[in-house]
Amino acid sequence: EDGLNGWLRYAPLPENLRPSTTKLPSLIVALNTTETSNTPVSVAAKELQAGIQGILGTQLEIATEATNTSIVVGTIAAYSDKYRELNASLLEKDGYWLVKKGAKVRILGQNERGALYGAFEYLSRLARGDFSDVDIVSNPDAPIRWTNEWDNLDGSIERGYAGPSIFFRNGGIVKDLTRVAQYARLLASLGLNGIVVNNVNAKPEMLTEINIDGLGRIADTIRPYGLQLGISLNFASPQLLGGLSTFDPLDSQVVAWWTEKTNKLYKRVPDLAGYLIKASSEGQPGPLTYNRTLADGANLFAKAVEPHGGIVMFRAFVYNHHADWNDWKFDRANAAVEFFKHLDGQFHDNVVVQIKYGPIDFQVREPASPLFANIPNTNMAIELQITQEYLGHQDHLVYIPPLWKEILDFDMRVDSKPSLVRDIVAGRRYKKKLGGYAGVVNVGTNTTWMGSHLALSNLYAYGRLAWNPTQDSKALLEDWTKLTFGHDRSVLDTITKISMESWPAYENYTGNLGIQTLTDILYTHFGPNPASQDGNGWGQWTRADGETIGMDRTVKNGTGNAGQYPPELAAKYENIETTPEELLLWFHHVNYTTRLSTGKTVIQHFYDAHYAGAATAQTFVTEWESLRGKIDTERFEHMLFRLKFQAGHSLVWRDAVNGFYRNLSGIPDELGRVWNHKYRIEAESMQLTGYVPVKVTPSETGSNFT
Ligand code: BDP
Repeated sequence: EDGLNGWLRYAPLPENLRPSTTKLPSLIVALNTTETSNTPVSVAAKELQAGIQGILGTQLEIATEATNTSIVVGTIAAYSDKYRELNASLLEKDGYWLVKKGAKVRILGQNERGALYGAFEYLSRLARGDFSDVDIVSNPDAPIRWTNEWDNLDGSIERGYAGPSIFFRNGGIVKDLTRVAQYARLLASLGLNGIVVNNVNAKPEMLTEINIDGLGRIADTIRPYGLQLGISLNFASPQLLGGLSTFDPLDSQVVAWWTEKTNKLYKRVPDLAGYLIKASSEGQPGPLTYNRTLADGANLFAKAVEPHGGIVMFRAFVYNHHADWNDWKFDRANAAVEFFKHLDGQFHDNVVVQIKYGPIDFQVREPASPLFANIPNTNMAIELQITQEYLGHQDHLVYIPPLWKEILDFDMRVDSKPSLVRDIVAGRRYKKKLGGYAGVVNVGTNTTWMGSHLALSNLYAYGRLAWNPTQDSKALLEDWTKLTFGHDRSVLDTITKISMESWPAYENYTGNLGIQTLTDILYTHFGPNPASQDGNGWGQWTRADGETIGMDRTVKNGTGNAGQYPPELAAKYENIETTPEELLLWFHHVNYTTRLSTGKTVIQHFYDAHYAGAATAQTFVTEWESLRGKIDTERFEHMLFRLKFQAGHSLVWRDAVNGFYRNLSGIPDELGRVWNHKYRIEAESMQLTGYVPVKVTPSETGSNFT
């Protein structure tokens, strides 16, 4: 078990979960296909055949004549049945109607893609031992359900932790796209429908003739899985690649250059989903260089793709990383609203503003981005991060969906009316046609896809939530666990337990009370470095000194960020008494001795929470060890190694962060704990050849503070 098939292993179902054979279908009928087709419906038929063979050990033929014991898969338009009209009227784009009565199964999509999604749903039920009759219509909550890969043309991956790219190598597109097809299969099984294949920090060379053809090969590979290709663009390409003297979005030569490039792309990839743009952000070129607005920048591309039915995802992640840290009124968390609010209504209909879930950057705890409440006349999508950039790089187990759910279920109270983030991004709240989900995934060539077997539950749940965000994150985890590790009750219970405990534990040992992940911010985004957060434009700013800590984001005394939320929320966050404690230091600057609702001081809470979080991480190892012999050796050992690493690293985190604040505040731990673990081998006592000792910053990060 190397993880390559993810949750689509189709492992044989244990005897006690099998139904009596008489109730099983005996044939598969694929509508709208021929023997040579390579379309979502033909993929669905082959998948059904392979799945049933794997799960039940029965070989079903693919036939043309439907019977009462056959599975029929295809579009609803190609099927005749007395209930067809009723169900066809309930289906929305990409949706499916799945009906199973005994051995008769009908899987009918609104389009071919829907039929494929329905087939995967049926197979998932079988693999989980669910043979009950059903009659359901399932439609996606939002039209955009994409992944964003941050892969570079040279084969490296920004914030990727699972080996080199499956898409690119040495400046071009890889020859053998087998892994791309396997990835597309995994994504299709969740109902995802688009992949932006290259890094948001894009290289202009992506658009050379030869690479356009390579992108075409990727699009050809993922199309049978119902997935469309998207491309990140470098805003300065007309200059850097085209040799023009400018990349001003209003310059007619620039417009002509993009139009021609776009037409070329669509010639090779007629169903190209569209473009993703990171502009005027973190040193990337953009319209602000020419004093044009971000809307001017977005609309340039919108016009180019519009005749082809394409869309433009324009990222809201724009902020000034040269900001003056001494300016107490400046706040990076204000940036998105400051840059975008006044542009509301100026974006073309095929532009979608893609908003990270929180106002800063994928931290372990952030409030929902206030931008969701500020641009009602603009299409919006939420950007989530499956790759664990700030959450332990897949070397730590962190099951993230409970965090995403808090944001998706959060009520922004726009105009004092229910305004859940998930209703905003689905387009429902403001009656917009476009909207949805972008998930930063960054899979690599490692057979585990993400570098850790357990990390795949995040990808699985992301896709399922993009289809239906009302689902419960624990239930999704249980589905994934059964599909990935089988039906043993203790395996299910243990994986569920440690995964559900993992986000709170990680928050506890890396940065709590809304202070965010206190990680190294300037380089790796891995491991503790609370000092690096302050004093530079990239940091998230804790404003910690000898007596006080936290960002004052109130309107009255602080950066005014609380005032970017609709009035009900603004009032709540403005007042320290009504601010949820998990966001206390996000919105307020307080003394270390300020008391929390528990009666503890802020600093004592820090000490205790770091101990509690690290203590929980220790239990992951013993919990996992209890599964020895119940999971195949390969995956068991792989995870044991990682969970042991996490257990150790959580102690490093605990001691570094606690030590840092104890030294800064001069306030000792009431419980008198000393943070030198008795089993730790100090670097100073080791003898290693080929290594050179270096000083670490801050010193608390090192063992023995050196
Ligand atoms: C930051 C990442 C950086 C990305 C950037 C982005 O560190 O690698 O390029 O976000 O999302 O979190 O554009």
